[in-house]
Formats: sequence, structure tokens, C-alpha cells
Amino acid sequence: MLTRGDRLLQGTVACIAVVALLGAGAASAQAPRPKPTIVTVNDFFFGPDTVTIPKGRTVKWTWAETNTYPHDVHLKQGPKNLKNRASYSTHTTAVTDATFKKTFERPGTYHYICTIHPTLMKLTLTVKR
Ligand SMILES: [Cu+2]
Repeated sequence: MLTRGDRLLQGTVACIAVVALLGAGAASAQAPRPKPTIVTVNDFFFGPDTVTIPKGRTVKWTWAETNTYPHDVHLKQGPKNLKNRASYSTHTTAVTDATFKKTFERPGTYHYICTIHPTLMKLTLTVKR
């Protein structure tokens, strides 16, 4: 049977364990993580339209505030056997107030278009090893 003192001790041990876990999380969060590479989605171009990143980098597409037409971000062609290919495109359009983020772990060349303006809006993204 536990005395009051034993219960307090158990509570203290549990608290220390939680603090240790939180500490480990904080330590990994401190590892340098580069900011996303920004590509703006504009009427009627991606800016810039050529981007080179190291693998593991995140690209963040940001729809321009001044847009008056809808656009999407669609992977037209990417590396062969790319897993989860659908996750590389937005599948919806937006005029403004939208962002789309994707992290690129697989080196290769990614050809992006806007499906509404496929001849005007093209982006070539190169992911290096
Ligand atoms: Cu468009």
C-alpha cells in the first residue's frame, strides 16, 4: 500500500520523464532547418520560373495578393517512380490568399504548370543530391 510520500515521489518521477521528453524535442527543433524556398504564383507566371534546391528543401508557393485570376500548382512531369505523386500538386485553384508547401526528398527535375494557363505558367524545379 502506498503512503502519501510514495505517491508524491511517483508524481515527481513522471514529471521528470515528461520534462526529459520535452527537452529532447526542443533539442531536435534547434537543428538548423533552412527556410522554405518561396515561389510566387502570379497572373500569369511563377516567380522565379527556374529554381534549384538541395534535396530535403521545402518549396512554398505563395499566391500574389494582386492576382485577379485563379491558378493552381500542378506537377506535369517529375522523376520516374515518384511516390505519392498526387501530393506534389494542389488539385484546387485559388486567386489569392493561398499557399502550398512541398518538401522535395527525391533528386531530379520537376516540371510544373498551372493547369488553367499551361502555356504561360511554367516552373522548372531542379532538386540536387
Ligand atoms: Cu494560372
